[in-house]
Amino acid sequence: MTRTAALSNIAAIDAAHHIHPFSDMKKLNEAGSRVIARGEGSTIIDTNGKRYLDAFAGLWCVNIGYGRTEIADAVRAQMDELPYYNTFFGTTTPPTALLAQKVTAHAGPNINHVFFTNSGSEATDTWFRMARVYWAALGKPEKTHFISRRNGYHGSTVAGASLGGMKYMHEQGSLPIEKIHHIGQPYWYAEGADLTPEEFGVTVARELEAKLDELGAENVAAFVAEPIQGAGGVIVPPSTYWPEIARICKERDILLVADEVICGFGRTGSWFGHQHFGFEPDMAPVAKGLSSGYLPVGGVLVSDRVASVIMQTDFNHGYTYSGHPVCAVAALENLRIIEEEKLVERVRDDIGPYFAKAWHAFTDHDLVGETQAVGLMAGLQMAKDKKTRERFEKPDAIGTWVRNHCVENGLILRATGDRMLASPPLIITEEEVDFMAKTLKAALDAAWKEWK
Ligand code: PXG
Repeated sequence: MTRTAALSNIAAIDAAHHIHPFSDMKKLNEAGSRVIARGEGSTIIDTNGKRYLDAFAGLWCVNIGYGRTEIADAVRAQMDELPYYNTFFGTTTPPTALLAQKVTAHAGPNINHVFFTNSGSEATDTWFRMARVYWAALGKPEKTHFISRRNGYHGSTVAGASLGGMKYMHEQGSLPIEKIHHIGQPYWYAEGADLTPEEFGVTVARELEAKLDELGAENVAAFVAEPIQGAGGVIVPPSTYWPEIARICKERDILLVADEVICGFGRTGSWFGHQHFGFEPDMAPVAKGLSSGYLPVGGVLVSDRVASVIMQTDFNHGYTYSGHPVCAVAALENLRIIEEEKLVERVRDDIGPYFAKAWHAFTDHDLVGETQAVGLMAGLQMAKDKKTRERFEKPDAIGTWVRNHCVENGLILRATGDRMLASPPLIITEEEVDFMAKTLKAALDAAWKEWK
């Protein structure tokens, strides 16, 4: 459609009719939306023809990059054959079943089932309900409480926003809902005080133990966290964190849920973030990189422990489009590309280390307090005084300033407060990494002049 419609007034039409997610609409409409018209590889192009290196892969999702006609071809063929059928009343479709097989094949020996959704938020609501059904089926219906982390992100539905630890989301609409409790995040730079990162990792993990003591583990269904906190700022936990969390969940018999919506499908240089950290979740919501964003599809990966119980019950839950055949075909084709082009290995052994070298070079910059990178997922902490870890009074303002400088110069990065985040397509080239580093350096240099 956009090929034939006049593109010049899209921003005006958008301003008149479209409410954007997480946006100050008044400000946005004054400035006017940037209208993205095309994408190829790691580049997006707006309606003025300006090109941007998308070092954020859309919204942490376009893992295989833009413009892969293989997906369009596969989707077209499936549309012709069977555009939709449901999976509710004793039916399935070939792509749905094949995707269930394919996605679980990468998730380790103890994960062999998946429940399909259309998004990460729906995946959150799905595992949330599944956890309570699981414990009720085992004769422990009182296990209904959940523990998650401050500054975590698990989606925008009521359960998702409640489990998430974003204060500005809780402030709207009386959230969190009952029986959801938040503990600290493994954000050493901001909260680790005088502890070493390793000491802090254990200390903050033990907040889970303390919360279980307070609530009674017999009342708690599950703990959920992102292997690496994404929207919260790419907070990579100290090496001691996940082993301690896994120990506590096991000893106290609560389910461990790894939110893989961002970390999944090669982003960390492993298929899943939990594999990078070496622990085994009981359930794992996925979305984003499952289809590289080409069509909306998500799901919950379910371990044998949970599946063996759930499959003895009627789980009264599902979405019209759970297992949608066209979305499943897009995901299957996406996974085929990731496998055949060895993109996970590429992130682990090749472009990931190249990217990490460029990213960590910023530790020497006056404005930079800390850099973290795992695979192609990275956070850069800005600081007023790198020696004392003193932060700027208005963290959002400096983050936005640096981000805008980058965007003006053709680079899309995300800012969370005073952290700059990168999450490029897994096909990003060395030349593009070099461009990213050069453009970010110019922005940091300019910001240091302006803000020091
Ligand atoms: N879990 C995690 C870890 C996520 O990052 C969701 C669940 C929800 O997925 P859906 O598909 O319902 O959006 C997400 C989504 C940001 C940003 O600003 C991040 C997400 C979504 C929107 C914005 O970084 N992540």
